[in-house]
Amino acid sequence: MEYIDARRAEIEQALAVILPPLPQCPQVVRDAMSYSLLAGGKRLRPILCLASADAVGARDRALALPAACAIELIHTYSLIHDDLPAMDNDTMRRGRPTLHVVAGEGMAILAGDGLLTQAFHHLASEPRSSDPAIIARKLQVIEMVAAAAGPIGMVGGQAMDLASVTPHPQGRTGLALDENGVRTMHSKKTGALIRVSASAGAIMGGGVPHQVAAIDDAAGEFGLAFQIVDDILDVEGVSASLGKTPGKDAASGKPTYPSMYGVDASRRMARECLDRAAIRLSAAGITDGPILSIGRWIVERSH
Ligand code: GRG
Repeated sequence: MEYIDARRAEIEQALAVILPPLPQCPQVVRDAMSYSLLAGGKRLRPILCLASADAVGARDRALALPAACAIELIHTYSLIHDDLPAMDNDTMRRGRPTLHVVAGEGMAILAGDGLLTQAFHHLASEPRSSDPAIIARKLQVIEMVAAAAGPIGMVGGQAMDLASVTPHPQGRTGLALDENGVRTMHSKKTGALIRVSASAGAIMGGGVPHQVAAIDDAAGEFGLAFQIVDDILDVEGVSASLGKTPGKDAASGKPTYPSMYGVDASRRMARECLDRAAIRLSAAGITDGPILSIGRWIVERSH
């Protein structure tokens, strides 16, 4: 779609110059960060961030670009760390060997640390402005992104996931997750960052609270749809669309949407997420526009 391609091009351009310059930043860690950051992800989260700024009628969509890019840095860090031998132990990501395979585990950990901290540096410094309204929006976004990425968000979800599949070092059995637990784990691990991508864009774009709340709820539905579709792709073994090794979730014995409800019902559930998102947005006066096409893009990955 034209809108998605145009936003992706803007994001790629901004990401290409986002890392700190040499020689202040040692080349070895810069190269490691670039390897994963510029490996051609879908850029779903930053595109959603920009579309959310547009959905609230932002006078300048570029106000949301720093938050969009910072969230992609955080997402990339999470993928690098998730792929490490101590976590998911994966060797392919974004169609390339994972960073620890090419640069070693130590450098992969540091590249992840560097991307995460650089994200907050970027959020605090951009867009440069002395306008108190813009400064207030930035502060609100920093707080929200930190919550979404940290222990009550993505880190917490990853910890639940890790504890559920890994025996405790002192011999206790792993955390047992029922359907509810799995839902909570996913909403933190992958949902929180998708959700904050949208709400940060809406805030930086100058959205009023009822618009931001609707966009946040709609993105919650997108996050759930994303997870359902990811589970479908995992059982169907569609490695090209996943960009990672398929079949791992099913093999780990963790409940997935297709294992709980079957593939057809899972597809229907993903579409229902979209319907609920559309209703929520329209109740806030957001009836058309690119934000919903991003939801459709998420769901259509499963076909
Ligand atoms: C290490 C703190 C920490 C967290 C890791 C997001 C995450 C938490 C792990 C990723 C594990 C995984 C592969 C989950 C499936 C869903 C997912 C996030 C897929 C990758 O996101 P995409 O499809 O990837 O947006 P691209 O490469 O397109 O950006």
